[in-house]
Amino acid sequence: MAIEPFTPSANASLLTWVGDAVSLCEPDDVHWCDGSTEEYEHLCGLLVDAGTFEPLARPNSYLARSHPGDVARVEDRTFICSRSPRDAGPTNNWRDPAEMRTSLEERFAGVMRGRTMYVVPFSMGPLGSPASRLGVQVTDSPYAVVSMRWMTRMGTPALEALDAGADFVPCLHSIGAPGDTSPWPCDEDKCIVHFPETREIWSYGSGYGGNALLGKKCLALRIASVMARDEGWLAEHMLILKLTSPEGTVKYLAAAFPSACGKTNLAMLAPTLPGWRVETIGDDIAWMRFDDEGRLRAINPEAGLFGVAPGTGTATNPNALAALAGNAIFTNCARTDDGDVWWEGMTIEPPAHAIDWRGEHWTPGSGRPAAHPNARFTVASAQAPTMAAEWEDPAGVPIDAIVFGGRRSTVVPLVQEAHDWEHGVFLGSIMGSETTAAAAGERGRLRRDPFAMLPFCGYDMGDYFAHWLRIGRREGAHLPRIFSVNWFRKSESGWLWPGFGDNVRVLEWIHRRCDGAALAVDTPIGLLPTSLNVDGLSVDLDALLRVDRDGWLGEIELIRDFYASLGDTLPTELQRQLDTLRKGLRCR
Ligand code: GTP
Ligand code: SPV
Ligand code: MN
Repeated sequence: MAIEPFTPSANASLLTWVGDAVSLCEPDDVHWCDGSTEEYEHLCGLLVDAGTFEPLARPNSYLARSHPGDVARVEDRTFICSRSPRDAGPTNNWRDPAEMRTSLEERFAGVMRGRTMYVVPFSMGPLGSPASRLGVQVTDSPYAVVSMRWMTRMGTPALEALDAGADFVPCLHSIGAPGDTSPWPCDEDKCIVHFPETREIWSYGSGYGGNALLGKKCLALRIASVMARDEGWLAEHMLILKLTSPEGTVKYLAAAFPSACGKTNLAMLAPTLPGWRVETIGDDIAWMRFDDEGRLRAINPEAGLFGVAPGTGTATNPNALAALAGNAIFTNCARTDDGDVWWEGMTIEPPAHAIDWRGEHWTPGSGRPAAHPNARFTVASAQAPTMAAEWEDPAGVPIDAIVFGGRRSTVVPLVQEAHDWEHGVFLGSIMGSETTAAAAGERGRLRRDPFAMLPFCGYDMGDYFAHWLRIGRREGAHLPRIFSVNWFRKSESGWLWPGFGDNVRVLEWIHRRCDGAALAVDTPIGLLPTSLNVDGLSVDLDALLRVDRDGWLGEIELIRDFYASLGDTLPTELQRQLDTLRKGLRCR
C-alpha cells in the first residue's frame, strides 16, 4: 500500500513557495504552525531552554532580552524594490529588484542549517472579511512565531482559507547567524526588503518587532499601502477608537501618530471627564474603504498589541496594565527580584533592585534605564478591558473623524480642525515629530513624518498624497472631518498639557464638532476651539491654542524644503495650500 506523503496544504503556489524556501535555506526540519495552545506552549518551552525566554511570576508570561544591537526597527536598512526608483520615491531606500534578489538569495542560502523552519499562515483582519488579507511567514525564529500568534490570526483557519486557493503575501524571514546558539541570534547586517509589484517580503538579520513580525509594518502597511493605492482604499498607521458621549452618541475616530507618540495610549484612554467612554477597535493600523453608502469603514488588521512598555503605568494607562495580567510576552523590560517585570513609569517608586534589560544588576541610582526605551509588551487585544464589542466586525466601523498628531514641543497647537478634506490632507502631509526610540538612530530630532507614514509608505510619497486627495473626490462620499492634535507642547517647567486620560477633553471637542455643535474660530492654520472643558485642571489654554505666527513662518520654511525634496510628484493642491498658509500668516 502506498503511503501518501504529508501534504500540509492544497494551495499549490504555497507548496511551491515553501518548497523553494526549504531548498534555499536548508533547515533541518519544517513545522507547519496550527496556532494551537499546545504548539504555543511547546515553543515557549523551547525558548526557555534556549535562554531566550525567562518565565515570569505572572500567569503564562515571559521576559525576552534581545541582543543589544537588535532593539528597534532599522529604517536605513529597509528597502522598497520597485522596478523603477521613481515608484519607491525619494523618502524610501530603493534597490534594483533583480540585484536585491540575487543578494538576498546569497544571504538566505543555507541560513537555516541546524534549525527548524516554521511555516506561519496568518490573516490580517478577521478571517473571511473581504477587507482582510492573508500572509504566510516562513521563519527560523520561534520568538517570531509565538509573537505572531498574538499579533495576527495565525494557524489552521488561515491555512484552510489558503487551501481554498486564496492569495497570500509570502514573507520570508531569517534571523541570520547560522550556527549561533546564543539566546538571541541576529546579524549586524540586517535588511528588511519589500517587492511591491510582486507583493513579497524578505527580512534578514533581525528578530525584533516590525523587522521580524512581518504581518505588521511590512505587510499591513508597506505592502498594503500599495494594494490600497491600486484598489482604491487606505492602509494607514492609525489607531481606531469608539467614543461615546454622556448622551450615548457614538463617533469612531482614526488617528495617525508616529511611532511611540501615543496611539496605544489614546486607543485605550481612561477618560477623566464623567460620562465619556473610550473603547478600542485598534491601536496601530487601520485599513479603510468606502461602503455602499459612501462611508469610510475601518478594520483593525491586527489581533494583538505590541506596545511601548516605558511610560505605561497605573496613572497613565491602567487599561494596558490590566491587559497584561497574563499570557503576555515582555521584551527588553527589567526583571524584579520577585520574578516580575518592571520598566520606567510602571510605578512611581522604582524597585530597589532589578536585573536590567541587558541582564545586569540595576539600582535606581545606577544612572541608566532598567528597561530599554523601546521595550515592548505583546499580548492579545482581546485581553484589553477596553475592546469594543464590534472590534472584529468584518464590515469595520464607520469613521467620523481622522486625527493627525505628532510629538511637537513647540508651534503646533493642542487641537485644530482642517477647513476641508484638501486642507486636512495638507495637515497630514506637513506632520512633523521629534524622533523616538522606536527606530534605531538619533532621538528628539524634528523630522517630517507625513501621515506618520514616512517609514511605512511602500511607494512614492507624492503619489500617496495624490491618492488621499483622490479619496476625497469620490462621488457621494460622506467624508470624515479631519483634525490635528499635539499632546507634547512644552514649557521650561515641563508638559503644557497633562495628556493621557485628560486627552478626552480634546476628544470631546472633536465629538461635538462632528455634530456641528462645538464652536471654533477660523485662523490661517485651521479652526481652533473657542473653549475646551478644562475644569479641574490648571493649564495655560492660551499657550496651548495660540497661533504662534513666528513659529509657523519658520515651520513653513521647513515644509517648503520637505516638499522640494519630494520632487515633481507633489500634488499642486498641496503647494497651493502652503502658499495660502503663508499669505494668511503674513497679512495678519
Ligand atoms: P508605537 O507602538 O511605536 O507605534 O507607539 P504609539 O504611538 O502606540 O505610542 P504609545 O501610546 O505607546 O506612547 C509612547 C510613549 O508616549 C509612551 O511612553 C507614553 O507614555 C507616552 N505618551 C502617550 N500619550 C501621551 C500623552 O498624552 N502625553 C505624554 N506626555 N506622553 C504620552
Ligand atoms: C512602531 O515602530 O511603529 C511600532 C513598533 O509599532 S514596530 O512593530 O517595531 O514597528
Ligand atoms: Mn503602539
